[in-house]
Amino acid sequence: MATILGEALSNIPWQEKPHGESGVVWRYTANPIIPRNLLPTSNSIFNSAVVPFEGTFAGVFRCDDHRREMQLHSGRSDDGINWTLSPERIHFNAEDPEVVRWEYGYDPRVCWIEDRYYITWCNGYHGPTIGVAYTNDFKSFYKLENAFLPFNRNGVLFPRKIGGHYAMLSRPSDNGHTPFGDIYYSESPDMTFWGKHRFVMGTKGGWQSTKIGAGPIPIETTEGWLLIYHGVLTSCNGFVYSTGAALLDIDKPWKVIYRTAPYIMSPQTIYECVGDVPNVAFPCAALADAPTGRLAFYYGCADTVTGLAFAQVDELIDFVKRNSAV
Ligand code: BMA
Repeated sequence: MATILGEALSNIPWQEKPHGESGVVWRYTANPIIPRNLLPTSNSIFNSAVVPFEGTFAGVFRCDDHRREMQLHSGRSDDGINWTLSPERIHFNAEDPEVVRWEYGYDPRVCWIEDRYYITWCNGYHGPTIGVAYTNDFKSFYKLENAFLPFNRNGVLFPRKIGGHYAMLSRPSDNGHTPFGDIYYSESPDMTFWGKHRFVMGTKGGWQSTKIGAGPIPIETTEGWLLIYHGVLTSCNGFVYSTGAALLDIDKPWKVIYRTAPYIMSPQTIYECVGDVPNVAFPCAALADAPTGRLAFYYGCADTVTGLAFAQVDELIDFVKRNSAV
């Protein structure tokens, strides 16, 4: 049976799979957990990242404000469901003013590696690229160099070094509502210089035919790295963002072992189908409890609110293997 190689998280937010649910992923019944106006200044709060923190939970949240500017705010929660966000956006510290020059930030991911929490996000620097920063307390944030030149999005770190190097997935792209995009792997000796780029996977049919991008931090399992990712279909009425899963080789994560042909979740509820950008289910974070195999995903809904969904790791990995088309 596939298991998570990681820590226990006994207070992981959790609801049992409802009777009659046929999917491998099920939604929290009181979704959305974060309304669009949790902050008085926010137009929408979505595509956000949470992690376990000192027995509770902390995170970095995408809050688009009433000017419709994309900002990052820190947040805290005792239970992973009820959140308090800082009213002030994160102001990053760095010695070089060029490094903290702020245009916009969106779609953050948070990853604990060794001794600190790293944040990656889509950072405006003459076009979208991957911002990298770290924090220890979710109060002070220190920005490092952008990982890549523009244009890039969906920078997602691995939670440990691989082959002695930091490792990141990303999605090189262009400046607009990118009509293309594949996932690549890059490594770094120091979190500053990134190279040895490898192709991981590209678009496929149906729900993932336009572009794809890594979602939450990959989860280490006995079967490989479990990668939850989003895929986009272009319908006659615009983009549709769904969620799929893949298993990547533990030592060479650019090698895809299995990958779902069907989605594991697609926008189907009213809060996923109706909002500022309809038909978006966009996962950016996962909590995992190794002893029970429980997974809790945080995902942006219709670019407006934040939802929570659950899966059981052995069932999900079994689904990925049985429904794979690499
Ligand atoms: C992508 C990003 C995401 C967003 C999605 C759907 O390009 O901007 O933040 O959720 O489009 O609008």
